Amino acid sequence: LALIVVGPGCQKENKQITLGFSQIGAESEWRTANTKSIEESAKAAGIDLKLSDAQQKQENQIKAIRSFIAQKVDVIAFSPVVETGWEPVLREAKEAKIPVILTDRAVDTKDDTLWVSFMGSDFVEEGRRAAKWLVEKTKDQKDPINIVELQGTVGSAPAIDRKKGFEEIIKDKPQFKILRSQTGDFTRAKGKEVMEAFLKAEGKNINVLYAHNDDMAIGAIQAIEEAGLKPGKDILIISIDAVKGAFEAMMAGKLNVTVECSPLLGPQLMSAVKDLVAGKQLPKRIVTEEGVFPMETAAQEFPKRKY
Ligand code: GYE
Repeated sequence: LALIVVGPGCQKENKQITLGFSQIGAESEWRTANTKSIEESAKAAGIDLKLSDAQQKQENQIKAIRSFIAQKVDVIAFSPVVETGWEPVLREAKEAKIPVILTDRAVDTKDDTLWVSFMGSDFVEEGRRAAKWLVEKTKDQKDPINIVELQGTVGSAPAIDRKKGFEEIIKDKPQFKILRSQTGDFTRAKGKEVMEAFLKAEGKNINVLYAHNDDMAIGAIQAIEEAGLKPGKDILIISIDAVKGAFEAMMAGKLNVTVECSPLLGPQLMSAVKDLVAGKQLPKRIVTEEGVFPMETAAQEFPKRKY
């Protein structure tokens, strides 16, 4: 007599995996491409994705993570809007034995057992690459080079690190001077607004704009044009991300260079989630590989861009 038991208890291997993901918001082209990548790859991997949009507020991310804990999801992943203030909620996840993966941005916690893995770009290196391009581009120039900087979201890993990497390269070169530096919160609207203020205060003194992302650079380009100047010529413009909008601006001669930062983290995240559920150990740090695209390469690269 054969006894066949078909019930929930026997289905362990095929158990549906649930992933709770707290996204920052939709502040930039980068972010919407990142969300799309996560949604599409969860679908392809057969993972049940619970996605929550925090509208750029840390308190909303904390609420979302608490709700994922209450729902007993298998894995929690999130892109932390700022670096600090995560200990209490991460401890709650750890006590509930739910592993946490950080995607895109890092946290600043003393206890690094509160998260299992961090996957994303090296933002300090991106800042260095931006500055190295500028140093090379202006190597025959004798005059001082006055820079204005549009920073990303205050307290966020990419804003802190992109500033740090850039400064590291120019700090022993007295020719380069950062005249003004202010946050544009990674958005086009804020980038435009702050650039208007920079132009009002500094007028024709500005030689270079360094924007921590493409969206702020694109907003600033509008402000520069409205002030009667030529973006990409009167003011050299450097930004980060390499989204399609940046390639369009480069092909129009208005943006000089973009440093790549890939938002396509979805496939990597889903395989990490599967590995975790299967009991495998993840590397603590998974770094994304990226390049730099000057204006001269834009037309050739544009058709190959996936975001
Ligand atoms: O550069 C910016 C976005 O965290 C790397 O966030 C990401 C940054 C990206 O809003 O466009």
